[in-house]
Amino acid sequence: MKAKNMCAVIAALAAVFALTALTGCQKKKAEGGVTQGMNKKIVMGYSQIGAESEWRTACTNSVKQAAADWNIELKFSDAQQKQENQLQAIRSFIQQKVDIIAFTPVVSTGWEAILRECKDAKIPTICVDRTIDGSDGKADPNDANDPDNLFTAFIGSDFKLEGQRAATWLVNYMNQIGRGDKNPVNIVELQGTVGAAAATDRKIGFEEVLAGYPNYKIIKSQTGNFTRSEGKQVMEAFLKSDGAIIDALYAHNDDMAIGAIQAIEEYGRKPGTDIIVVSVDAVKGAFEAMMAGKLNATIECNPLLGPQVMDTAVKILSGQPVQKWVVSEESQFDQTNAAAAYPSRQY
Ligand code: GYE
Repeated sequence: MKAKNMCAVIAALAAVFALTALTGCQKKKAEGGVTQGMNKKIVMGYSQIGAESEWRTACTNSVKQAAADWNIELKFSDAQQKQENQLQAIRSFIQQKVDIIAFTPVVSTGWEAILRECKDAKIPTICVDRTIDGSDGKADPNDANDPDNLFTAFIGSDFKLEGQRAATWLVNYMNQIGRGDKNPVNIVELQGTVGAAAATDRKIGFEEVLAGYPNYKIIKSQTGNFTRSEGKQVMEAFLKSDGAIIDALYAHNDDMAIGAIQAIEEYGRKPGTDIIVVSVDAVKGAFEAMMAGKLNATIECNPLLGPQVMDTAVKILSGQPVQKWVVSEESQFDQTNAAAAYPSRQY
């Protein structure tokens, strides 16, 4: 090759190299980038409970999608329903010096020590969906032991209100179908995970309203762990002992109600007619059951918390004030409006 040609080849190669280096660099920048609303990319450790229900899956998807939208690096850990796994994950987030930690406490007790460790490491914490024992969404600045001072913010639903709504819906409906004066109105209850805020408060809220109607009796109440399979199993046991006299079922989530509906059908009674069924969540499966006439009503609990979690994280890390409790706005549905709402449901 002549010297001139050689030079041309070298120049061309150099240009290719330069271009590759440049695009490589640009690519790196796009992958790295900064978090929306921040001057750096933030890293969030997230401890999720597991994947026990349709609701939980929707919640996890929402968190992952929102982290991508905000360009937040998400270290996601699935605790398989075990608090010890959550404690381990949070401790490892502290060691990795993440910028912020978000978690859904599977049960409401046993968080004080780890939350103090986060505080000592100066890592803010967000409770997502469920909160911890003793929290009322208002932090007393003069009380270091106020549970609301242990974390930075809570984003989630008012579970007590959901329980109250379920009971109010039931009482109204029983009146509407002329069965409200029956004495007693026998109710069975499928509780969520024992010790979970969502279960404790949904029970309390429901009972508070029923206290005003002494002919309504909860004759059986047991946990079905928020899952379809356990909801079905426990309902089978309820039916075995009291099948003929059950008027209504209150399930703390739709998955358990759907499992129980199957048990009622197998037992030979009609869910939605013989046994009135009300639950909480408003997932798609509940709409399908309402449209089939088998579930009577569901109280909405919004799992699409991802955007609020990311928005709150950015506010905290950029020094803006945040509310201690960001309460989700929710609705309720029954067989009169289920079909109309179904097409626009996102989970
Ligand atoms: O209702 C249930 C779930 O904590 C609000 O957890 C959440 C509950 C939800 O698995 O389906």
